[in-house]
Amino acid sequence: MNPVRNPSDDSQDFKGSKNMRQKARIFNGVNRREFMKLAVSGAAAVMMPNYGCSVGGSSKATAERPSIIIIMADDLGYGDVSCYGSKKIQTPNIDTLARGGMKFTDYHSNCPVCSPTRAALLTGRYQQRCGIEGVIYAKGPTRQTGMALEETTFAEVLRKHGYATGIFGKWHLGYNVRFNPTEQGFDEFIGYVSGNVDYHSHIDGAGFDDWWKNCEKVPEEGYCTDLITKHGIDFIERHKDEPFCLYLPHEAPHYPYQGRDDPPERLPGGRKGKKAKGDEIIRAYKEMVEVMDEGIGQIVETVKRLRLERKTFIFFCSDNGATKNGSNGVLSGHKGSLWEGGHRVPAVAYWPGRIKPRTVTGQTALGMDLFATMVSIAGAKLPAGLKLDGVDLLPMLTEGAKLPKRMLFWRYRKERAIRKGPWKLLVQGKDIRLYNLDEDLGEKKNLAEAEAERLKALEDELATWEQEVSAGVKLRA
Ligand SMILES: [Ca+2]
Repeated sequence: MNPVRNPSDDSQDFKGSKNMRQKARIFNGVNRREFMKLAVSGAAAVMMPNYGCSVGGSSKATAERPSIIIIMADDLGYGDVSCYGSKKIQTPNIDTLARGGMKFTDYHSNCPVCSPTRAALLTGRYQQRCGIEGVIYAKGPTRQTGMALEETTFAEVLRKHGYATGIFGKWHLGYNVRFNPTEQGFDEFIGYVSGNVDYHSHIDGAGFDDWWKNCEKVPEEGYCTDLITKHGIDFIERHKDEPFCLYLPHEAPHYPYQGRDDPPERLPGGRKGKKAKGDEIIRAYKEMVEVMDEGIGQIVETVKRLRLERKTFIFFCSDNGATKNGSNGVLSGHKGSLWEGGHRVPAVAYWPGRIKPRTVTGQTALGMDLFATMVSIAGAKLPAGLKLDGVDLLPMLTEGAKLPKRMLFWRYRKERAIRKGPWKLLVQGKDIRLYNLDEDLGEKKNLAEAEAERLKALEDELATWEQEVSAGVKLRA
């Protein structure tokens, strides 16, 4: 379940014990400019872990160490953004990023629900490898679980490479403070650890206050989406003179459906407020996406104002498809299913001077690819022996290079899916279906009988993957 490591890899020590984690913090507490001076003199080498292979990254990128901003919506569907065809919701700022950069038409979350997608994004590997295959719920036994601290996150790799790392928004990889983002490579965390909070009272689905500053609950007044934006801007301003990695996982448009001026739905002491119904949900949903879009505009504006635009990679995506309250455009299915609507989501990459404007790519990418991509952009190196499942998207983003041919897999509850080129095998319990997505994006024409041989080959590949990815893994959620 843990990253495959070389026995001589001393990076294990970074998370081997609380004591060693503290040492890692001390290392990370060194002022980054001082650290770079040391690095130039060679003195920093003794402080650096012994890294192995590099994911890539040009020497140019290494010298510059561009900053990175990952913005992720929650439950935003393929048809919920105006540049993806929404007529109901206006997202001028996401549209501007798409016009100025690359829009993906075949980008997928690793899972059709929250926690597993985040586990894959954070680790660059199939979430099955760390045992986070389902939602970590506010109620019930999974509340005590979380992503193992032994997992290596992109934040840890970038932090060790001299990046300031911040997460503002939703964590959802463990409620207990021992699984806090600051234990997983983030210097700073403000937000919530649950799957969702009331946008105003910040109370989670089990009735607990859920607004944190690092490892402590620190209440803060404000509309959740606006707070995430505000802290994101503040982080950029404070770290403008050094490389930073900002992870902004928004709540919008996940329920509860609340706009800026709507009343809280969850009140202290378990009391219930007014809950949106029917048309109120539709109205609130639109506002929730539009307020997030407004915030994205402010983040980009901050980057421009500080003249960081050409040295900042910005990526926007969703963590899974929309529920029935949103739109997945022409796709079948919703959040929670492995129909395309459950995991094919909007995604946009923006980097003036590096990514050609108005580019649309139909290449298939997954959330877990972002880890390798960020490491490549930063010119960082992976700990020896850590094998990522995701691939580096940078050559595709900046040069239009073809991604390596690969098969991609999904598994959630009783569903499994595999993609090979345009072909998708979808297994839902005893139902087995085969689609050619190039000709049939809506998954209407089942070709299982007509393409029996292909079906069998994909089934075999799926079985092999399932065996490999889960070998020896303890299921955590
Ligand atoms: Ca979600």
